[in-house]
Amino acid sequence: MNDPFRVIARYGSEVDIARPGEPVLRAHLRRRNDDVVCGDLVFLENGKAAVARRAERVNRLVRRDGSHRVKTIAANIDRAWIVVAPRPETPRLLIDRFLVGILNLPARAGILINKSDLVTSAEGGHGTLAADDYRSLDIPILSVSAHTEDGLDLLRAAARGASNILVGPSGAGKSSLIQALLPRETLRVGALGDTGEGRHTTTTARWYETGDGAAWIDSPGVRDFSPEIRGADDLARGFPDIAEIAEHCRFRDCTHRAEPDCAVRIAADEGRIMAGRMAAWLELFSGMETGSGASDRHTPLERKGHARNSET
Ligand SMILES: Nc1nc2c(ncn2[C@@H]2O[C@H](COP(=O)(O)OP(=O)(O)O)[C@@H](O)[C@H]2O)c(=O)[nH]1
Ligand SMILES: [Mg+2]
Ligand SMILES: [Zn+2]
Repeated sequence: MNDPFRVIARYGSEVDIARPGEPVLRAHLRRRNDDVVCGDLVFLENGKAAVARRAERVNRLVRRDGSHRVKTIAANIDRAWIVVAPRPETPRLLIDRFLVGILNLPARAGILINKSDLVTSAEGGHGTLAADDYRSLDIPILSVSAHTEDGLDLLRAAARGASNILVGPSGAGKSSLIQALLPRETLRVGALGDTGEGRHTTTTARWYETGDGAAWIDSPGVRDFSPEIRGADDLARGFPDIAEIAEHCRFRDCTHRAEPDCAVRIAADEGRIMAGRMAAWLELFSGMETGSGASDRHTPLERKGHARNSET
């Protein structure tokens, strides 16, 4: 009976924990276990509602808070879905930044274009314009709606058997999507934290299970996200579309700016690399060179384990 408990959510020095099929318990966190977060597996002290220790993690997603302290958002993530919507519009570099972070976690990535109900046929592809930049990446890009449930079956199929975190700007519909994915009984329990003004603001990450082997982690929205980029390899992992072509550049350490026989610039000119992706790469590369932006101000992700680049 010494199976670990999953951490559902953390509230200061307490955690909600549960084992599969068992009710949620609240347990105390001692100071030495201060790094326990949503998604962790923990063991309890004998006969006490107190965490004895946490199990080894596969990975963890971190961000800097307002005072530049590193905060861990959640642990043990198989796939991170970047949730965007036509409204509010998502700054496109945010998607590129998230991708670098996720692919270096390492975890699988995906993009969810939510609020498909808001995109009229007159707008056509307008609502998904930025998403076209990512079509050459080997990641799922799904158009969904938490309101009409459009696309949710495809999402469930892609998520089965894995732990999935939803990340992205606030207002994109992360919490709404998870509520739409949950079985109705769970919905009635009212798992969302209510601010008391009828608005649901996600302040702490929370783990949900949908009964089909998938876990979903709702995360607080972020306005900005800058991955830690330790070197060209980290950047390459976040841009597999560009890295693949860069193998044909004359110089191994080509910066794709002015070198002769640069396969990447040729591909960009010919439209085989999307202009937005190229611009994002150049911006993150110069941030890496100067140490501004990316690796200096924020270190949102800690890498652990081995790279897993392929899609299944
Ligand atoms: N039209 C439309 N609105 C949505 C959809 N999903 C979420 N919203 C709305 O977008 C707002 C933000 O949703 P919320 O789930 O709190 O976003 P979060 O901050 O990413 O968790 C709310 O007013 C939702 O009702 C959708 O699929 N279609
Ligand atoms: Mg939310
Ligand atoms: Zn080049």
